[in-house]
Amino acid sequence: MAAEIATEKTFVTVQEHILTQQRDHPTATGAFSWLLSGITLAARIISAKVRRAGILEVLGDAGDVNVHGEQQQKLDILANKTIEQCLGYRGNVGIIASEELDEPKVLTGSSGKYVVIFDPLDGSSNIDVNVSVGTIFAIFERDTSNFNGIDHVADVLQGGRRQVAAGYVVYGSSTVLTYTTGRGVHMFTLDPTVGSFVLAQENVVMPTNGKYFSVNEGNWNSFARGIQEYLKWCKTEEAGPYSARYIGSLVADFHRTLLRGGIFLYPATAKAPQGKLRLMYEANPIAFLAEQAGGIATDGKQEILDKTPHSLHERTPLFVGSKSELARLQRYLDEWD
Ligand code: FDP
Repeated sequence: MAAEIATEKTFVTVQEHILTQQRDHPTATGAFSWLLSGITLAARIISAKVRRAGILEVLGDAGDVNVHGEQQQKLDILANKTIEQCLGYRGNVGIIASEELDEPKVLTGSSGKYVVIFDPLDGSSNIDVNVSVGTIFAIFERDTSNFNGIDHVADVLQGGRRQVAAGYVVYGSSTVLTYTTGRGVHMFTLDPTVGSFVLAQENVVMPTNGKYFSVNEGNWNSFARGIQEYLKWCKTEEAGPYSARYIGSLVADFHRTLLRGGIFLYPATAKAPQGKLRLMYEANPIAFLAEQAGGIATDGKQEILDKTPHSLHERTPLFVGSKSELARLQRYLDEWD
């Protein structure tokens, strides 16, 4: 009997996984693992709050608008505070920046060598109707070379390829945390009975193609012609046709795309001529994860990870998914440019 137990699958928690990954890193000091564990702690707290949202009466608008003029939901604010507090204790996070903060915030002085940029509760307009929401984060080493002595915007504006880690948490039918430190993509499921994220899938690979397209077709009339033609093709017999899936919550839509392949599109629209999604805390981390899983993310002209950021809250069109799908989309975009 004892022998049977010993051969059963062993449980690896996210903390153990991060530590093991960092141990193989020649310059690792443990500081980075400590930071990531701050994020996983925040994720557990936010997950608990999301699960009890109705009971805790934290659903709905907080009555204020964020820097983008969007209604802040009560849970947005709670999630933002939770991450800020969990990272504040770590001592090695110099600066945080978030969708909910107008400007980057200094947490610790020169000892804080990391910058964490996050969207605390992505897809939050879905909270009241019980649709999956998520947290997205990107981690950079702090770069003070551009510090202008006034604010820290310039010193956090680093291109996506400089991310040292990125990930997301989706608060769905279960809570799943996915991260990369540039050595593959790893996925963990929160076991609520023990309160730990347990390894579900190591080295996740995005299927090289997939029969899903994901886009808000309500914006059809203002899509560029190339996008319209590509989407028309997706519905042809030649294509399959593809199935449409659109949750309207980026984390959840990307999670499906990562596991099932296909394509997610948020193009420029009349309402959002630069695209709707934010480069620094939505597109960049998603692009890093996609690339590490064998997929790709572009803005229709260049890879997201190659974009030079100009402002903390800047927006970008985002096309992400299987490489073959993105290549096909690009052919349509080039043809109808
Ligand atoms: P939300 O406005 O609910 O926060 O970035 C914001 C986002 O959600 C994404 O999560 C989602 O993919 C997108 O906006 C949905 O936008 P549309 O409602 O315009 O489709």
